[in-house]
Amino acid sequence: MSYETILYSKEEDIAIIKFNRPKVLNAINPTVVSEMVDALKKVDTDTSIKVLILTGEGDKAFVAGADIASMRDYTPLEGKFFSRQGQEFLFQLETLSIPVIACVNGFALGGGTEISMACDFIYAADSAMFGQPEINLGIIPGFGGTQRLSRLVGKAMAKELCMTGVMISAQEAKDIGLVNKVFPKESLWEETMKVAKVLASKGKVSIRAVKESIERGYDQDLRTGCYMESDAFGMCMASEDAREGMGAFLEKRKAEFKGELV
Ligand code: CO8
Repeated sequence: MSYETILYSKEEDIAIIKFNRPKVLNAINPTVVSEMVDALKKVDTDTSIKVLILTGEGDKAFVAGADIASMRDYTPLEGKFFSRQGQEFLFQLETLSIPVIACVNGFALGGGTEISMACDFIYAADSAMFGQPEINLGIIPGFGGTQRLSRLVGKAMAKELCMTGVMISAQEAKDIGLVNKVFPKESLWEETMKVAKVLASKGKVSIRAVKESIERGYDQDLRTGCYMESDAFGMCMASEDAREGMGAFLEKRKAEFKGELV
């Protein structure tokens, strides 16, 4: 797959998408969003792919936000359209059937923090910086940042970050529950790949069931979420991988999951 603003590659059953506008610290414009939407559709229909990693090209940035130069002259309607386009892209990312890891190799600001929050979890380089600095531009987060950030770190912390626009380090982001793990910059990629391979070795049906139960149940009341979990639990019982996993345990051997949707 060849694109102008992103790089798509595959390492065995792991897909990798790099934001590729390093001269502007991988800032997002409408072309990036359209190309991501197209690439994600392809990832979702390629049954050989088990995990997706998002990262940034160059050694400075994951994504330094929306492209300010292309946004400056937007009319209110163009602003609304770009915001909706970005939000739909992030819903598509968030509901992808396979696990998605944000491998944050540098600045993840504005739209960059918003993209990383729509991934299943975030691993960051110790030099990475996060933040919602839109307030410094006289605007607000528009790719779901006010909503996902408050759900992830609580309302008060989300308000503080969005109202002050301060940048926080990867370690601070981990301390508030935004980032899962922080690694030295040199080992970030290797550590991310290690976990991607672990995820790829699991059963596809049960990985999907975990993702859907948590994603769909999160905004529900506890009882409704638990009913959804039971449906997903029951569905796992129908899979080849459940027979293999439980059989392997009882036969005291390592499970060999086929990762098929059967
Ligand atoms: N947009 C456009 N260009 C950018 C962006 C950006 N977001 N970030 C960096 N660049 C460009 C710079 O202009 C510069 O270009 P040039 O070399 O031509 O001067 C180049 O990238 C390198 O950047 P710097 O020289 O600034 O590098 P520094 O290391 O000095 O600083 C920073 C790095 C701190 C990351 C700094 O570049 C910065 O503050 N960037 C802007 C960060 C920001 O404000 N992001 C939020 C953008 S708004 C947003 O994301 C809203 C999302 C929702 C939109 C909803 C739609 C309406």
